[in-house]
Amino acid sequence: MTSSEAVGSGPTPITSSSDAGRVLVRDLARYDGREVTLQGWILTRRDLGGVRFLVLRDRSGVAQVVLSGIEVPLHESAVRVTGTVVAHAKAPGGYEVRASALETVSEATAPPPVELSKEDRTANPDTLLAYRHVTVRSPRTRAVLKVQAELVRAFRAFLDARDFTEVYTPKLVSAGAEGGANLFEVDYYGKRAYLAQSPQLYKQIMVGVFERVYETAPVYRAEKSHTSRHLAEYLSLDVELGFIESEAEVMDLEEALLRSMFASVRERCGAELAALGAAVPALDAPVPRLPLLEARALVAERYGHVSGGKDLDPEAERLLGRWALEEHGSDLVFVTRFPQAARPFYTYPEADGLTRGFDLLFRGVEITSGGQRVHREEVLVEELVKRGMEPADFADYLQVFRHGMPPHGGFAIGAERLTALLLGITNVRFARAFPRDEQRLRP
Ligand code: AMO
Repeated sequence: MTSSEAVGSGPTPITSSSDAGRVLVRDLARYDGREVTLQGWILTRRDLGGVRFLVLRDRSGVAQVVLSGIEVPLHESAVRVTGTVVAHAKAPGGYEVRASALETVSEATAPPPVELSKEDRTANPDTLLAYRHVTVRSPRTRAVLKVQAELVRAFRAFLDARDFTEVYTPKLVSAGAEGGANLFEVDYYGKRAYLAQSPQLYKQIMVGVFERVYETAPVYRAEKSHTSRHLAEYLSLDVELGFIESEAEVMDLEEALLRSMFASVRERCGAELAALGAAVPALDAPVPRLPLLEARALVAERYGHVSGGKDLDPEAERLLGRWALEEHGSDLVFVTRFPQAARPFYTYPEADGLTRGFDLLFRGVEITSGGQRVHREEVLVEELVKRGMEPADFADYLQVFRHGMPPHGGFAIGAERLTALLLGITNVRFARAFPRDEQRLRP
């Protein structure tokens, strides 16, 4: 990103007291012609006939520093540079610093395993992940994680403004809410426990407290398939709200939420988007909503693809995404009315064998499941039994439905999928700082 603007383009935050006397890279223009002290890391160094050019990275961006006759330590050394700010059209941000002194704050004793400024062009993905503790500092990865942080911040801000309360539910649990074989088992004081696959049952219980809740927390799936969209640990952005009439309200809420999250990223992450060459969808048009059976028929008729399984397979999702864009100018499409066999036990069943469960596809990949939930105990027991699950394993959860649970519903967004699809990253691993999968437990 050597030619881009300062990395952080959001509102200028209050400078902390520890910054006293130090100027941030993004503020250089304000100090034109004056002497400043910068602190940061050496991203790149170049030598041109005795004159050294550094690109210095701090929390706000990158700046070019010119030094002559001054020794420069290895890449990623933490340094303090003092010098004069000079306008320079070709430098990032339009200014450079002509240094009079460089002090090494913490010297790098080894060079980074890959050249961080060229991560996207040169490095092998496995190497990048193997050395993630250092490669996570690259301008590219930093931009991805910054956008993700903004998405999550905007998620909270939107929901806070609508009277939602943030909740914190256990990640060590006695039973899996989502079914399937992807539960991680944990030895819990000699007893068997599991890592939570989702906060599903607890967020529903918390509707009885606050009516409207959300959670942003990691969840765990022992995924066996090695795909570009599955992690063993991912950040689940969960929402649940009470006193709804149907799942349509839940979809309305998610549509407005995503519009707001995308608008925040567009407004506050301009430099990151430019550096990544990413475009945020406009979302002017309403998001199309299509029942699953119609979606399958449409994909078969229009594109000749017959989706396998009770769900939509990834190719059918991709084609449906294409249809949404071609016919509705939308990067998003809701798939609704999933059959009971394709949904977890807590999904509100309809008499026709379908449900009030939905998925949301973004650019042809599922980023959300959601729906209206069952709020009657006897129906929940029936649905558990139908799926060969043991109601006794869910005894505490089931009891809550004896205590006045209103009709409710919600959804969960996979934060890494959302980030990756928004930024054009093809593997969800690169949308998490330290991804976990079958092959990776470190760094
Ligand atoms: P679901 O199991 O569909 O639904 O998960 C919701 C969303 O989480 C993301 N996701 C994943 N991301 C990365 N790696 C994985 N292994 C992975 N698995 C899922 C996807 C998916 O759409 N309790 C329900 C949600 C609800 O109804 O509120 C649930 O967990 O983006």
